Amino acid sequence: MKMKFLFFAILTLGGVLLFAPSCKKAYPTTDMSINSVIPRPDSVAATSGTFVLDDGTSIYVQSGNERLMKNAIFLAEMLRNATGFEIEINETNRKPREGNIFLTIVEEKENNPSNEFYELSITEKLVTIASSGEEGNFYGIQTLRQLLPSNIETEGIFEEPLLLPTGTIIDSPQYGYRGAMLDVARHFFDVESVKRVVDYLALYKMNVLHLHLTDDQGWRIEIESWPNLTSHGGSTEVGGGEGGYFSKEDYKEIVRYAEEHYIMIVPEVDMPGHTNAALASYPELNCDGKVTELYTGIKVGFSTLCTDKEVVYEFVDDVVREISEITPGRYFHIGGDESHSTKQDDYVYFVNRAREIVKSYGKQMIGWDEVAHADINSEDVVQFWAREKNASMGVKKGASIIMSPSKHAYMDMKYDSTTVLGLTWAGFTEVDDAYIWSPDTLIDDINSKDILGVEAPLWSETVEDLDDVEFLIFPRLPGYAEVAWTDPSKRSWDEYKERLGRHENRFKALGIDFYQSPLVPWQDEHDFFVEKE
Ligand code: TNX
Repeated sequence: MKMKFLFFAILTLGGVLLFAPSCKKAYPTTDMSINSVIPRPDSVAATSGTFVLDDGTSIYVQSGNERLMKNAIFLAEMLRNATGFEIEINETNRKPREGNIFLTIVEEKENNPSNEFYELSITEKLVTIASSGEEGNFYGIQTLRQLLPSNIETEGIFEEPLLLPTGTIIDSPQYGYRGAMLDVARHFFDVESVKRVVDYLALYKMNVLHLHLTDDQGWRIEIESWPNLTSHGGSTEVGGGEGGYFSKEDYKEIVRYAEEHYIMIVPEVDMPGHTNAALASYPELNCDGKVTELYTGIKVGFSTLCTDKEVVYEFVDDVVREISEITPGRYFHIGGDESHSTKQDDYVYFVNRAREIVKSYGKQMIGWDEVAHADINSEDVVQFWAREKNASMGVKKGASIIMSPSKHAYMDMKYDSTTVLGLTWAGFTEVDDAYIWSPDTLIDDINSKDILGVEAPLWSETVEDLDDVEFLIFPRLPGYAEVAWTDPSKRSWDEYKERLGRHENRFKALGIDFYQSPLVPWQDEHDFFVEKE
C-alpha cells in the first residue's frame, strides 16, 4: 500500500514537473541593469520591479505636439501588431493614471543642450519618456523597444501581458552625426529597400542616411533640366543589369519616411571623377565633346568632367539646385574622391566652384577627404576615408570631420576570407574590427571637438539586393551606432559582444539575413530571460 502511494506520488510529481514549464513564459529580466540595449546608454539605474503592459495600457502624449504624436503612433503600432492590444493614444497635460505610457518634453537639462537627450523611467505604475526634444523621445522609444522581447518585432505573437523591468535610463549621444551610406549607383536599390535601411538605422538611433546617387555605372536621381542623365545614364548598373533611378517623387518619399524616423538624407553627386554615367549621357560635359560608353565594370578613377568648360558649371548648378530644392537637410555631398584623371590644379579649381554653387543654394558642402586640398573652411565638412593627412589638413583649415575609416567602417569589406560578398582592399573587417576603434583617438591631431560624427558606408559593387545589404550591414551596423553614440570610456568589446549576441532573436524576428560571426556569443534571448507563471 505504502509503495503504491509512493509510486503514485512520484508519477504525479513527475507530471507536474513535466508539464509545469509549458505554463511558464519567458520574460525579460527584471533587472534593468542587465539589458541588451544597443547603443549602450549613458546611465542605467535598476529598481528590480516590473511594469505590466497589457490590454488596458494606453499612450498619453503631451498635448499639441504633432511630432510627439507621430512617435506615439510608431510605438502604438508596434505594440498593437505584436499583441493585438488596443493601445489607445490620448493627449494630456498632466501625468496619466497607473498602467500607462507617457511621452513628454521637458525643459532642456543643463549639460544636455541637444534635442537628443531622453530619460526613460519605468516604475511599477508608469512608463515615462521625458526628453529635451522630439528626437530624444523617439530614441527613448527605441530603448523601450529593445527592453521588450524581440517578438515585439513580429506580428501577432504575444497575447500575454508584456513585462518591463523598472528603473531609469538617462541617455544622450556623443556625436550628433551618426550615419550610414548606401551606394545606389553601382547597383540600384528601390524605394522599399531604402526604407528598410532607414528602419534599421532608426532601431539603433542613427540619424543620417547618405545616398551615393551617382557614379560611373549609373545616375540614379531625376534631374528635369538634364533628362538623359536618368533615361540613358540610369539604364544599367554593375554587371549590366537594368539599373533604375529615383523620380523626384520617389526621392521625396524617401526623405519623408526618413524624416519620420529622425533621419536626415544627405544626397551625394560624385564629381568631378566617378562621372561616366553623366559623360555617357551628355557629350558637352567631355573635353573632346564626345559621349562615352556606358560602364558596367568596377574600376575607379578613369572619368572626369571637363573642368574648364563653362557648361560643366551650368550642369553642376542645375543638379545642385534641383536636388537641394527637395532636400530639407543642411548638407550636399559633392563626392570629390579618386579623381585620378583630373589634374590637381583643375581638381582644386573645380571643387572651389562646386563649393560656391552648393553654398548658393543654402547647403553646406561635404566631400571625401581629398577635398581638403581645395579652399575650404569652417563651413565645410571633410569625410575621412583613406588619407589621414587630408583629414588633418581639413581640420587645420577649420573644417569638421566625419569619420569613415575604411579599415574599420567600410561595410562592403568582407568579414573574413570565407565571405562571398564584398571587397578586400581595406582588409577583412570582422565584427570586432568594426567595433574596436574610437573616432577621437584614431588620428593624432584630430580630437572630438573637430569631429561631427561617424558614418559607415556600404559600397555596392558586389551588393545586388536587400538580402546582400543585410548580410553586410548586420551585425556591423549596431557597432557603428554605438561607436558614434556611447562615451568610449563606457565601451568594451567583451561587454558589447554579449549584448550583440542577444540581438539574434531580434534580427530573426525582423527577417534580417545576418552574418553569424564566430566572434559573437549568439544567444537565444530566452536563456537570458526569467521565467514566470
Ligand atoms: C573607394 S571610398 C571608393 C568607392 C568604391 C569603394 C569600394 C571612396 C570615397 N571611393 O568608389 O566604391 O572604394 O570599397
